[in-house]
Amino acid sequence: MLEAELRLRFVDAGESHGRMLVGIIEGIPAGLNVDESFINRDLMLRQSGYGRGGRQNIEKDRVVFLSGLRRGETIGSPIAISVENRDFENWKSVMSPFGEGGREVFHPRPGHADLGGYLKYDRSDIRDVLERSSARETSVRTAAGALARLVLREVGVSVVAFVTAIGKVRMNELSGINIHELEVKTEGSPVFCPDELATRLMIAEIEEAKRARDTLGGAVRVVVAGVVPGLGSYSQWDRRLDARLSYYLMSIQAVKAVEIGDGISASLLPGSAVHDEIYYSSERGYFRETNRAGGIEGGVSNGENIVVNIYMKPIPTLMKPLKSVDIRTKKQVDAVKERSDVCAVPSLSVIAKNVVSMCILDAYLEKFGSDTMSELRARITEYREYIFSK
Ligand code: EPS
Repeated sequence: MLEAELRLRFVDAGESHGRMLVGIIEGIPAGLNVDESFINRDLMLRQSGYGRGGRQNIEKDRVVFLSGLRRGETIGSPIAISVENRDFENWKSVMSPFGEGGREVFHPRPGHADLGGYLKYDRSDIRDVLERSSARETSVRTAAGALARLVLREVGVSVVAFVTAIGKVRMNELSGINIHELEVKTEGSPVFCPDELATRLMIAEIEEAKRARDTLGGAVRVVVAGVVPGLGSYSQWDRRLDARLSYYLMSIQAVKAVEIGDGISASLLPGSAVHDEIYYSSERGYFRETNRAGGIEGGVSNGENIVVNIYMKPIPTLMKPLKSVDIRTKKQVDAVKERSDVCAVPSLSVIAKNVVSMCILDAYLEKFGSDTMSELRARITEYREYIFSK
C-alpha cells in the first residue's frame, strides 16, 4: 500500500484453476446504482480479444455480488464480489483446498514468476506459484475496476483504452476523432485497435506468431476525459498522480513500462518542442492547444485528458519452450508447456481501462470525500465553478 492515504482499497484472492476469484472493494460511496450488465460487459470484452487460448472457451466470466449492495445500490459497506472459474470442475482434485494435488510442474518458465516463487515460498511444486501469479486474477480486478468506472461515469469522467501496437505492428495516430467514436471503433476491432488497417496487420502478426509457436507483446493507450484539474499533488512523492498511475499499472501481469503522455519521445526533444503552452478564454478558462504532458504536470492533473501508454512483454508460456532447469535433478530441460494465450494485449486494454479507473477514482475520493454519491457530485460541481471563476 502506498504511504499516501488511499480512499479506495482493493484486495483479491483466488487461484487460476481454483473454485473462484474473490475481491473486496472498500470506499465506493453509498448511493451508487450498480448496473451488473456494465460490469459483465467488461468481463466479456476482457475474455474476447483476438489471440486468446483454449481456456476462454471454457470460462464465461460474470460478477456475483456477495455483500455491500441492497436494492441494487451501494450502502457504504465494503463490497465483496466473486467470479467463478468454470474450469475448476476439471481441476477439483488438483486444486481443492483439501484435495490430492497432482499435475505438478518442475520446469520453470523464463519470464514467469515460476522460479522466484518456488524459491521464495519454499515449494516443491511450481503449480503452487503459477496458479496465483496467473493473469486469470485480472478477471476479478476488471470487475472491481468497472465499479470504479461506474462511479466516474456518474461524475462526468470517461475512460477508454485501445491497443496501439502488437508485436512490430503499430497503429497510425488518429486525428479529429472524439472519445465516443474512438470507443465504437475500438470495440468493433477483434484486437481492440481503432485503426482498421493496423487491425488486419495485427491479426496477421498474431497468426504468424501462433504458427511459429511463439507469443507477442504490445502496447495499449488509456485516455481519461472529463477530469478536474488538481488531482494528485506535488507536495509529497507518493501523492503524485503520475507516480500513482504507474504503481497501479505496473501491477498488471506482464506490464513492463508505463509512459505518461509523450514521455518517451519528449526525452529526445528540446523543452520548447515539448511543453504545452497555456492559453485563457472566458468561455473555456485556462486551456492548452497540445497535450504532450498527457494531462499531468508536477504530479497534478491539469484538466486536459489524462493519456497513459502501457507496454506489455510477450507471454512467457511458449509452445516452443526456452531452456530451463529441472528443479529436482538440476538438469537442463525445456520449460513447461502449459496451455496459454498467443497474445493478451487486447485483454490488457480492458484491464488497464479499469485499473486506471480505480486510481483516478481514488484521487477523486481523496479530494472530494467518499461517503455518498450526492456529496461527491455536489462537491465536484462546486469545485468546477471555483476553477472556472479563478
Ligand atoms: C494464464 C494461462 C491461461 C490463460 C490465463 C492466464 O490459462 P490456462 O492455464 O487455464 O490455460 O488463459 O488467463 C485466463 C484464464 C484469463 O481468464 O485471463 C497464465 O498462465 O497466466
